[in-house]
Amino acid sequence: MAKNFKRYLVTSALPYANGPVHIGHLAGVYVPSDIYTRYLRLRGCDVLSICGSDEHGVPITIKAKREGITPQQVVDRYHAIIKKSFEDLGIAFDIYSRTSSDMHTQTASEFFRKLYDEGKFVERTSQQYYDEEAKMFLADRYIMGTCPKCGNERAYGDQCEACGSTLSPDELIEPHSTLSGSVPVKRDTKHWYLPLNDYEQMLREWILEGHKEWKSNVYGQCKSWLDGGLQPRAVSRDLDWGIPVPVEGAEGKVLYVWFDAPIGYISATKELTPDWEKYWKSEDTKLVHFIGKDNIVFHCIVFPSMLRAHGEYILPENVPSNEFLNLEGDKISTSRNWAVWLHEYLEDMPGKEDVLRYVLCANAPETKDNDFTWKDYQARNNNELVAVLGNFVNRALVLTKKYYDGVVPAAGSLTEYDRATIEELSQIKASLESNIENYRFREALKDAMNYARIGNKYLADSEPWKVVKTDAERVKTILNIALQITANIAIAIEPFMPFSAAKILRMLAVDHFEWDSLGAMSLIEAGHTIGTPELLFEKIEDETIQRQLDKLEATKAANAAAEVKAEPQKAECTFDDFQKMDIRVSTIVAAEKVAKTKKLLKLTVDTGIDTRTIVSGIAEHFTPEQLIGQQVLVLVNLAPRELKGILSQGMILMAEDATGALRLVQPSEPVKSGSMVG
Ligand code: B3M
Ligand code: ZN
Repeated sequence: MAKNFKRYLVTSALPYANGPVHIGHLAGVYVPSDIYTRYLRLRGCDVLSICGSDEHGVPITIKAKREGITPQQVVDRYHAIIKKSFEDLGIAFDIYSRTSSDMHTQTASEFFRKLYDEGKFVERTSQQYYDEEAKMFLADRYIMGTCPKCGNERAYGDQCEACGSTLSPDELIEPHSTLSGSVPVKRDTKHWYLPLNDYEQMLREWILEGHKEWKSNVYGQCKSWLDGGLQPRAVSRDLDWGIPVPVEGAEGKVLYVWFDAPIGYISATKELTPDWEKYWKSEDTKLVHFIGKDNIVFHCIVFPSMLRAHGEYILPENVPSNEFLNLEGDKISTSRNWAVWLHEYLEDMPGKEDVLRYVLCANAPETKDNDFTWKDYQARNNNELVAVLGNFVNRALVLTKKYYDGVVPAAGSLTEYDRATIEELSQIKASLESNIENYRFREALKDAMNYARIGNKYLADSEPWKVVKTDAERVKTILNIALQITANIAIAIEPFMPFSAAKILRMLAVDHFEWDSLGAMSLIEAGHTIGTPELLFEKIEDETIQRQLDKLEATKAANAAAEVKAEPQKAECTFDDFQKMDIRVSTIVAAEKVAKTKKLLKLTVDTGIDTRTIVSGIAEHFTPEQLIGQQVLVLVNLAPRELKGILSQGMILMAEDATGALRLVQPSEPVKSGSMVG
């Protein structure tokens, strides 16, 4: 029997603050969790929605090293971007906190300390790679070597990105430190382990017996972990970024990021309300973790074991997790920049927050991996949001404005068809609610859209624009019903598309409807004056979509270029060979296109020796204006030759990358023309 809960605590996986959020994160976690919490709030439930940035861990220190800034600067930058982009998309967390906060440091330290004091950890010494030059133990990601599976020389200690194999640092051939380049040595190091094996029985009963209703991907992963047998798991690391292990003799050690991050849910709740214990420590609370599928083991096995070891906390009632969303047929990848980044979307597509929310929910990878394509995005906008939802609402409002000057007409007697339509509408609520409560958000969205589909069909079938010529009374009934349906839409779509729901309310000149009144045909009274109709959604043109596709093409080209190896070295030359070439810094004083050619520019250059003409095949890369005044390097003693009747005396040196793009080779500061290069 379903338990009756007094309150809800909804958490959404804390995004790593080492990059912005993309559509994969949104479809997998944040759009579903926001739909769920908005729905609960509308139903008047006591609910908190908790999230924040995950600011510890090796990915952040690596990003900092790569960019030459501190880890704190990395997390400050991305925390701000992520927080703002969530807000702008209407993801309505009650708090968006961060794990570098004092509250979190304190909460996580206390949590660890309690388990430590009560002897819940085991201490173990093991050998780990140490960099003697950098004077630190090396996280797996800081060790590089040759992959034993495919021979890639740049495999990491945890994974080879060339062949996708999961590795351990011991498997790497010729390992070296990415910090200093030196060969790491093995050293003893002590760490604390949570003996997950002690919690295996509890987990088996709780999940395998008690939560058969969990989504099959989640249940299946838990089962295979449990069937494989659980091992003690280290909860500390040798690293200089994180929460220091709060015990004597633990200098240089921090809490493992997957130990502190889920405690972040607790810290954020504490920060939000003095009443936090009611949410975390009462069996009357329904705790739900929304996560990505790569986080399942941490939320279903590790964190619950931690909570049990601590003893005061409740366990989650459900852990809904989606599969992955791909982009245009390819895996989304932060390192390859293959993603639609939320903050960029919001900038490129202003006013289209709900379109993204809609598409990501309609196409959510709930049971299998799914693909996001810009064509599908466009089609869903144009054929569903514009043609069905927007069109219906617009017709209902515009006709009311036109026939009754915006005053809602009273309904007369109902026809059989009216009754059948109303009956059909009244069925939706139960299905919509049950779908949301059971985390089937795609189906729930279809239910919400059904109000508009049925409304659209109702108007198309009853044709008030024709009937008005013969039976004015009948039209009043039709439009009354159409306006009631519009009001129902405003309620039903709020969890999914809050901006559009608010817009409909504005156009109806109504402040608020109760969720419980969903399905009612008396939401708007006759005599009420509606506001000004506006378009709810706009058609998206091909050019807009093409711009997004071009952006992805550019990413592809950049990735391909990055993969291209440099040309092999040419045959050896002697110093004398080199000395024969006279290269001078020169200044371009004039430039013009050579008539009737596509590629040639005629350049006049001051070589310091003389002013001469050079014909260069670079007209497709530079305009004459870009070149005039630039300093370049010129091979001045190249044998002259005639091109299109012009004598060319020398050659401009250029750098060409793998994509064929040309760049001028220039002195880093202006120097006198005629200066020798060598
Ligand atoms: N930051 C992993 C992730 O973004 C991680 C989630 C933490 S939830 C406590 O995939
Ligand atoms: Zn490999």
